[in-house]
Amino acid sequence: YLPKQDEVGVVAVGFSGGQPKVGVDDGPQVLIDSGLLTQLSQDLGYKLFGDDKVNLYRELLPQNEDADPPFRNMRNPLAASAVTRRIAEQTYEHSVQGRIALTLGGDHSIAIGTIAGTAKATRERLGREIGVIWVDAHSDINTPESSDSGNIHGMPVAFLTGIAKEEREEYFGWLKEDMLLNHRKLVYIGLRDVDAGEKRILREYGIRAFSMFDIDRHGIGRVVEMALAHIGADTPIHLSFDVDALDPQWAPSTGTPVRGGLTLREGDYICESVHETGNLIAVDLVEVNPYLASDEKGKQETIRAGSSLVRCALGESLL
Ligand code: HAR
Ligand code: MN
Ligand code: MN
Ligand code: MN
Repeated sequence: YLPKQDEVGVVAVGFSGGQPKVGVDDGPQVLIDSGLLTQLSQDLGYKLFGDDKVNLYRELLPQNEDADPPFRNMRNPLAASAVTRRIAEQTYEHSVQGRIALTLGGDHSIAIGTIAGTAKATRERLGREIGVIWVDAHSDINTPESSDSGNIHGMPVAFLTGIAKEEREEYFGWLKEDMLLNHRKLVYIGLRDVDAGEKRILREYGIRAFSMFDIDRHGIGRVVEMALAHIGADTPIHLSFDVDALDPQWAPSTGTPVRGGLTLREGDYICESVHETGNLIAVDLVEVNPYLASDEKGKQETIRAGSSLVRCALGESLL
């Protein structure tokens, strides 16, 4: 199985409505300003397609907050649904043509769109189900009802696996069967802040998850090996990387930092290993919020770390 390994389709998502803190919508711009896309084309030799400007999706957003009241406890549901629906079309277009879809976020709610798009495209193009490696401090698998916060960036995996369902088109009802992810083809790495309701869901569905405890016990090398074995050799892989999986020492500039995380080397190693499989079809890099570090150094470290993860996933460190 071979995607077009030399083409990357870029989707730059300036969306923050899946959580309450402003600034994560500037994540993609600071990553691009740091030279990431230039490095991908000039240093790594990729042909780039898609966005060179950040999408703000203004035309899709409700006029104001009153026009987007909570629904089933979700905050900004109409905005998040409309934007992710559009993102799904964007990653679908890249993916169906065999390009690696690279999405720069934005908060993690946008993965509802990125994965819906690649899942559908991969079924059409290869007749295959995708596997997802979700690298995060959080499991983001709350249903609207299990969520304490109502923040949709804590819910994407529930919608993508069909664990959370909604008929109404304008509230994620556009997510059809062919866009969904098989929960057996999902694996987490880096978890350390999982809500009680989420733990129940993970247990009920038998979802494979490697927490920081597992990484301490087995080491990152063995954990990645087990994660890849779980989704299966020769499975098209969508890597969804939340920068808060990294320890705040390397990535402090993010909305919900949690201590005790991955080192930058461990994060890069995950990305390198996925690249090495040759089965990477998509990468998301999300939750870089340039305004939340306590100083300029923390901001720059976070951008450097995020950018390094993406380059490693695209093969930078391979000799
Ligand atoms: N579990 C909490 C909630 O549902 C916190 C989620 C924080 N999410 C992210 N994404 N940063 O991983 O609100
Ligand atoms: Mn996340
Ligand atoms: Mn997270
Ligand atoms: Mn390569």
